[in-house]
Amino acid sequence: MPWSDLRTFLTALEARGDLVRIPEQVDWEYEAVALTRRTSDLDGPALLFERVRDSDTPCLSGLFAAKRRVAWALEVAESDLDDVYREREGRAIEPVIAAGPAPCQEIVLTGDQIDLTTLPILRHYERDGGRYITAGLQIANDPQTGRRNVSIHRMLLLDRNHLSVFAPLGRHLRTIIERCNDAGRPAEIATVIGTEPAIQIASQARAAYGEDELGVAGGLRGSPVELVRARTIDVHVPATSEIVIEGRIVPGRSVVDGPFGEYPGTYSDAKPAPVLEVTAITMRSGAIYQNTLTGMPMTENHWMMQAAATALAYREAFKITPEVKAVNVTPGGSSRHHIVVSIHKRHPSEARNLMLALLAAPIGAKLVTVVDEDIDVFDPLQVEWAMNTRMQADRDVIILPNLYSPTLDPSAPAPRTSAKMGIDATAPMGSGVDYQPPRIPGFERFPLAAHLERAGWRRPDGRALRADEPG
Ligand SMILES: Cc1cc2nc3c(=O)[nH]c(=O)nc-3n(C[C@H](O)[C@H](O)[C@H](O)COP(=O)(O)O)c2cc1C
Ligand SMILES: [Mn+2]
Repeated sequence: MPWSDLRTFLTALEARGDLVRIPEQVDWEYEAVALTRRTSDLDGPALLFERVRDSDTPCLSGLFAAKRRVAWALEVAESDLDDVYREREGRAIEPVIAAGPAPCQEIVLTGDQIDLTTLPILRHYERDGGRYITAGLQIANDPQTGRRNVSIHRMLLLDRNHLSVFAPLGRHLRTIIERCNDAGRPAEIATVIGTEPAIQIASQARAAYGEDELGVAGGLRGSPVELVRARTIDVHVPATSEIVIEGRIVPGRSVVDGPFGEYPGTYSDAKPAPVLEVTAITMRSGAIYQNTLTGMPMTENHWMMQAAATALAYREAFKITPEVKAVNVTPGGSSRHHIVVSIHKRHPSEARNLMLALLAAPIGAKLVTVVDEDIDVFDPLQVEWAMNTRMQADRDVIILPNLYSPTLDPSAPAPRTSAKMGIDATAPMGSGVDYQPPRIPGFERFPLAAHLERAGWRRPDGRALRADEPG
């Protein structure tokens, strides 16, 4: 059974000890974010701040701060997440219109009742340009085709009823806003906060323009998402969302957005961004606001992106060679900038095609490393060892200057542009050279642990080694 809404998921998390309520008042400035940073670094629980200064609305933060909760959102084992995600992502299930009144419209605020400042919108980092909504899913329709798009874009709180929208070049929401501008009408955008968890993960699907991420969400949860029409704009939203912010882009107006502490672990610059005028806020009664942390990896921002980025990398790699063994969109590369792929190589040059395909894919990789199947792509030591022993820079490195790259890499020469590098660290075929590590025959039959346990040996940190442990 899929989760019916965010609340049922939170109840299940609490029962598993993976949600902790914080009843003491916390500050929306830094404190709630500091605590979220700490739980992210601990692989700890999601946090529900029940009392945030200046607000009557509780604030959930760190929902996806541990990878296991992304897996639970899709009701799969953590070790199966990438495979199951990839398989389900390709089986879209179209959303349906909900029967009866929608929970997300139990409270409807319009006109003077609209006041964004009553929400517990957090301030994250020292140099941030202000308070940002970071867990809002923006839903908008292409003005020509009517096709829906869902994606997450941070929004700067400007005043009671205005927000900025950070949708840089290449993002589908940006295309919608620009096409609406061209057609001389303001883009209508619904921002939904606190949806059923599979919808949040589906918002990160690397779907082509025109493919509905809510269809992807249906596929991920195995059942259609139920929608209701927003009250003041012609956009449909998930019926069980906690909070819906309905609005229109103000034609011709822009504000300075940023800086903001971003997913590469650096600040993004202050830049002009379009402004959204809020036309209604609708809510469930007892609504829960949600914040997502980003910044230095790993955070929930990274975990939320990872399954989708890995799936796209796998699919693109598979087109070049069906012998893809494993894909790691690495944490050190902020779950976007560095992809390590292992293959069973059947053609001397196919790693080069693979690098080009992955560097061009809309993930944002600036570095792709290809290794042989005996290398564990999740072990940085093994990957470096492959470079160390199987790669020659003049022969095996491709450098491509000046490509489009949907990233916030601060070293980029121009926004959303990057030089790209591919490293073929697979062993050359048929060279007659032996690239294998030396093996000890019978190694598996000769464990040391039992000897050490009997001798009472302890690790440097004081822990004993038991005979049934590896070693
Ligand atoms: C927590 C979180 C915050 C994000 N914030 C932004 C943002 O402010 N601007 C942006 O362009 N992408 C942001 N993203 C990434 C996009 O939502 C994501 O790449 C999405 O797939 C883009 O959708 P699209 O392909 O329909 O354009 C964020 C992702 C997450 C998980
Ligand atoms: Mn899209």
